[in-house]
Amino acid sequence: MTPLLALVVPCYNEAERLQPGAFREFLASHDGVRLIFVDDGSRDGTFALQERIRADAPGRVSILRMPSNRGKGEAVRLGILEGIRSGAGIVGFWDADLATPLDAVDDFLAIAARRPDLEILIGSRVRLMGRDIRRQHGRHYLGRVFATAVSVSLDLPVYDTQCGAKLFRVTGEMASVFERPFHSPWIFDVEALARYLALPVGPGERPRESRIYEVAVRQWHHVPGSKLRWFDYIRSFFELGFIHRRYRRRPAPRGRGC
Ligand SMILES: Nc1nc2c(ncn2[C@@H]2O[C@H](COP(=O)(O)OP(=O)(O)O)[C@@H](O)[C@H]2O)c(=O)[nH]1
Ligand SMILES: [Mg+2]
Repeated sequence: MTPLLALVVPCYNEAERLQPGAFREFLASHDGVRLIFVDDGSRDGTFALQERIRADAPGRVSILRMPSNRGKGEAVRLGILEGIRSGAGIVGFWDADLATPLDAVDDFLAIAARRPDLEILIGSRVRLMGRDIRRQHGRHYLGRVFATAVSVSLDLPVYDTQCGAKLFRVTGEMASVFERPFHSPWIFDVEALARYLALPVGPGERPRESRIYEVAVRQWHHVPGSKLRWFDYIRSFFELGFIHRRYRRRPAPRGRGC
């Protein structure tokens, strides 16, 4: 059966955090979903856990196993390409620690169904009344500075580019966003957005930014055991500088006045 959604779960040494039960229940209650796990050169029991999930849901789970660690961006990219090959109408990725719980997938899919004009849906960790967003203070404030820098750099009113829950509607153009490896290993999410925004817009077509939607997730809990180190935040700012220069949307050239 052609899946409605192919969801990539990038994993690097996730034996402690991967919860087979949560994925099993999710698959049992979501017929149209296929999971693509990527084992990115893990040296613990990650692959065995992924195999267990696959054995419990035959034909619904695939595993891409990389011989060595190539980073989250490349793992997600290869998984997304596999999802596109499967014929899924929507592809995406979801962090293995389930900081964003899997039931949020339904919220994303409901919006995608209601708004066929939307092509990218990204989870956003906005601390609003009635939501349950638990981030570490230091990471939250650093994240806010970074998100503001991204927003200025991409000229996009985006609140949060680093939430590990994102869906993409499959089109030929969307496939081109994932065609080549990302230059930025840490903030490939930002690079994917920059590539998307840099795609040409045909006459009469809506601007790219109007086809991106942030979903304020109802719940996000920081899960201990993050692979991100403080130094990586600093690296992210350098990578953002690179993305800014590489994909900057230049204003259309004006005719030379006499
Ligand atoms: N494939 C791959 N996934 C990674 C790598 N580093 C982190 N991840 C995955 O990215 C997701 C988020 O990682 P995490 O360490 O929780 O990052 P944080 O939530 O931003 O602190 C999880 O699914 C990880 O397994 C990596 O080097 N390769
Ligand atoms: Mg995490």
